[in-house]
Amino acid sequence: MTLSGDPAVVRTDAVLDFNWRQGSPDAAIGIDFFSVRWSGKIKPLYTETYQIYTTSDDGIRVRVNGELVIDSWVKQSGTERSGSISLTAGELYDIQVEYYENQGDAKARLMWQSPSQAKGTVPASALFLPSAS
Ligand SMILES: [Ca+2]
Repeated sequence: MTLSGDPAVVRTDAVLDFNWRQGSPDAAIGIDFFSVRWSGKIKPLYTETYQIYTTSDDGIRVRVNGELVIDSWVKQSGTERSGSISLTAGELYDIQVEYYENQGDAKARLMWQSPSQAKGTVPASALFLPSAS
């Protein structure tokens, strides 16, 4: 829950849409009391106010461009949270998603929506490595 210590696993995920159920992201990680930090960049298609959504079990927080858009660092099961941020088309924004699993089921999903764009999982085409420029 404190995201402390050296990471047990470092990898690249194309999208953030996971349902580990009673499991974990990797055999090297126990099924309870783990945490994940995703770091990368996000590129919107429209210059609009975006609604960012998460569904998580358990805690989650999302920063876009350093701004805390979703802050839900609590025990919860399959709960949707949302926050809004104004973005400019074609710009690469830093995004960081932190997540922790307490016990039981584990899931994490990142979605977005704007006036021109239906709600859905943020696609791989809009996500980039932290080093992208
Ligand atoms: Ca849980």
